[in-house]
Amino acid sequence: MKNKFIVVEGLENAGKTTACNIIIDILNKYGIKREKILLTREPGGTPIAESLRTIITNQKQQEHITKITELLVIYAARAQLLDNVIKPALKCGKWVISDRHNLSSHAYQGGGRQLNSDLIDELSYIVLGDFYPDITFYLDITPDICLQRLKIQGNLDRIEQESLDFFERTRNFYLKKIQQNDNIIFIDATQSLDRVVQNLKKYLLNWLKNQ
Ligand code: T5A
Repeated sequence: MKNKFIVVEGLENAGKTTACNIIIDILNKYGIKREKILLTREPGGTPIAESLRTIITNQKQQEHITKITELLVIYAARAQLLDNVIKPALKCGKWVISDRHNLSSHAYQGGGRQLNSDLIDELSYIVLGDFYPDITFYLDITPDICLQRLKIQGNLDRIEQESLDFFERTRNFYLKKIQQNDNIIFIDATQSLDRVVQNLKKYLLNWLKNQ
């Protein structure tokens, strides 16, 4: 089977990091060795992209970050990750699992920040061209649950401090995009972690069988 690019998406604390690790376990059991799998995250995943991530997440900025700056910094980080890590890894036969990717920008900057979607489409095209994930697992939680889990976590970063309305708009954008794309699998992540893991396994194994 040809190596693939798999993405996990969702609101804060939807369980994306946990899901990425479960996917690696399942791939291992499916016969894909750990050294053939690369786990990465966005924004981040290269030294420069990780520096750009701190600009996005740091809650103690010396000045206000404009919406456009936020968008451009996220795409700059994505360009670094794509050309220096993701594409080379795929080229040498590795499976790539990413904790967030381009759909996050549509949801957060397009939905949450209400930036013009043509602008985001254009930037997507400049940075990614026709490069898409083979499959995306979207873990759906309500903004209420998102904020409850953030409260438990404490020490919130810049975006995690956003309002319920912001997360409502972000989630609605995710839900809209899912309806337009068959390669995005919806997983109800309001359920117990065990149930989420069971569903993820079911969908991933089914998809792998058909590759
Ligand atoms: N961003 C990112 C943009 O605005 N635009 C973009 O284009 C991109 C790429 C960083 C920020 O950047 C923004 C969005 C973000 O604000 P991030 O590092 O992915 O993005 O940050 P988070 O979304 O905050 O990710 P986290 O790592 O905090 O959360 P995860 O990975 O979703 O969740 P996980 O697995 O670490 O679990 C978190 C907690 O929730 C519990 C877990 O046990 C854990 O304690 N949990 C559950 N509890 C009960 N039931 C369940 N089903 C649970 N699932 C998880």
